[in-house]
Amino acid sequence: MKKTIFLIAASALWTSASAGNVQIQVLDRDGKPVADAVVVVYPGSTAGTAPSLLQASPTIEQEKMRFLPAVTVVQPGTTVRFTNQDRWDHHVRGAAAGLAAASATAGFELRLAGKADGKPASSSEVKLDSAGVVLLSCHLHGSMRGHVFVTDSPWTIKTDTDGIARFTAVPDGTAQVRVWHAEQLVDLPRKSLTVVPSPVLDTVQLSVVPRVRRAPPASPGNNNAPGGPMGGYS
Ligand SMILES: [Cu+2]
Repeated sequence: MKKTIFLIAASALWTSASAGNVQIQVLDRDGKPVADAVVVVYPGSTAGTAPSLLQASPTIEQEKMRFLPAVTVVQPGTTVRFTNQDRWDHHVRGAAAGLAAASATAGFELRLAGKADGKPASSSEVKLDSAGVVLLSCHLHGSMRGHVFVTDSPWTIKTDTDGIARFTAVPDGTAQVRVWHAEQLVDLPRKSLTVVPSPVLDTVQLSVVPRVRRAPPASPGNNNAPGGPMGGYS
């Protein structure tokens, strides 16, 4: 009889063992929440189902001289589509960012024609095979910057406008947390976290204050004016 009770108790414990909710808030050096930071959790146990937090086939638009979204998170092997919504050409380049830049990781270049009236936007696809950070730029427009974070953990999401990354059902155990931000050039040390069935809240502070991302142009259509400042190159 005793043995039966023990088995039931153990089974209940095991069932609830994967229910840990983890919230990581990313703050800047001044203590303000940082959106668009990437939070990676490496659970202590790989038991259970991997979450579906990442888009299977995301699109990065080139719109009004920006990459939208500015930061895209994918798993290795994901095909990313680049679509040019501007009336002028973009010449998108992708290169390994950071320390990996010195390695032999191949980059990519995509020349995307400007969108003509009544025509579909031109687009191109790139498959990103290995984990790492890809810096996106445009050969024609030096101000354009974007990033693709190719993660090595399915437990990866961007922080929201409150600077919070919210994970549900993280397996119990000692997890490692990595935080990445485009302007945090010195990698932050990983943080250890004990995941338990009850909610776990923690904060990670950057050593920088990211500049506020450039807002879209105030007057819609201004950048689309024929013969505008972007129309002059060939
Ligand atoms: Cu461009």
